[in-house]
Amino acid sequence: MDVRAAVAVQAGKPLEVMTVQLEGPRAGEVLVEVKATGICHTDDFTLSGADPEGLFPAILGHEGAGIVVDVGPGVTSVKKGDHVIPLYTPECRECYSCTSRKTNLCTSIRSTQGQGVMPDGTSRFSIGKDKIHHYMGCSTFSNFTVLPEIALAKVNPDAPFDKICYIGCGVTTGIGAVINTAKVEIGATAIVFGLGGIGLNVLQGLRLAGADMIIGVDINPDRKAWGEKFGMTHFVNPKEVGDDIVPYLVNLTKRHGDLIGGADYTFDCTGNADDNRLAPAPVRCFQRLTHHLGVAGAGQEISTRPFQLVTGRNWMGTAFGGARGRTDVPKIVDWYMQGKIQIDPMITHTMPLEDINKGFELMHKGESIRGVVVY
Ligand code: NAD
Ligand code: 022
Ligand code: ZN
Repeated sequence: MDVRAAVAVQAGKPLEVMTVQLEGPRAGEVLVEVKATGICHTDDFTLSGADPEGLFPAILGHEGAGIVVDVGPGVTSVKKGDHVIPLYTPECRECYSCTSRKTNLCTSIRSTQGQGVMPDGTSRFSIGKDKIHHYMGCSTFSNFTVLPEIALAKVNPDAPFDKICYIGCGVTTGIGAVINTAKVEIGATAIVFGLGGIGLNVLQGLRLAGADMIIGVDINPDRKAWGEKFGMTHFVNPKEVGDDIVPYLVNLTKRHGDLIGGADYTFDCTGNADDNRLAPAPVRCFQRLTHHLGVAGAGQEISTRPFQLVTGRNWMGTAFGGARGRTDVPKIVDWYMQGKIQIDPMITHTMPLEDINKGFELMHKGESIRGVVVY
């Protein structure tokens, strides 16, 4: 069938909106009509050419929501008409990783997903005779896409596509880091570095978890007002505090006349590898620390002094907020419908597919929290 897609033709070039061909679903696969998709930093990272795994031409996009229009043989967990969110971290519930319960990173289709093809090794997208790669198993920058059944979360059909698409990446990553990975408890003190599309969701995750003191740190002063909307209790701008940011934060987190302060948890959502070394420092000894590793450029490294870890701190990474997609994503959609979490104010821009490159520009300039394409 003919579909409308924004194609990443070549690294470093804008996306080209065009008609391409999409084959129907094979065994275990599902055809989805994409109704909305968010634009995330990782799409831009891949488009720029900096992603060592990046393939061209490809149909990018991994933060979508839509409706099942057809299913291939053997598909049982979704049917025509179901509302779904594509999952770049699938959940097969059968592989060693899924059954171990120790990780959310399902490994059943990881290799083919990284090669830009379906689990049978072929692509469903093409232009004439030339194949186009899938991206992160999702390719939501197309009004129709094909996914493996295990990469679809079935969600509440009353939920609006243009908001819940954000649950496909940013919302789940931020809230999940707090709930699933750090397992923050009521009364905790936390520091969030970087109040962008991920950090703001960490803030609302902390509010949901019942944290007492929620400190936001950002070099952009405009982010103070943003943080306050999502539960932040204190704002710190490193540009105002200067080199003494760590002692400043340690002091700020003192409780009940303590001599030495420190947060119970910190979350690094800056996506800036150079500044990562700061993150463990203001954490209390013997406490946990979650580190959100952004998809930094190839070859980048992060480091800290051994002292930081010898004193009992943990430095952790989290992917997709530690969420098991088919199990956890429908719950987050319900939390949104119940008013437990907010999404609407973070969707700062919506646009038709034709204007998708404008969405990338808004992200570059830091003007948007989330730009969403509505089909
Ligand atoms: P964003 O650009 O919207 O926000 C980043 C924020 O950090 C900005 O507000 C910026 O002003 C601030 N910042 C930058 N350097 C800083 C510094 N030194 N000190 C304080 N603040 C600083 O980005 P985002 O959409 O929120 O994404 C953040 C990172 O998370 C990206 O690297 C992204 O790739 C990553 N990410 C990871 C996962 C995962 O599963 N681990 C999922 C989604 C996104
Ligand atoms: C999404 N991300 C960042 C912004 N939006 C993001 C990117 C990558 C991962 C998670 C979130 C990620 C962490 C760990 C892995 N990935 C798997 C690593 C491995 O198994 O080797 C990851 C995922 C998908 C893809 C690449 C890396 C892909 O489909 N190409 C989940
Ligand atoms: Zn993303």
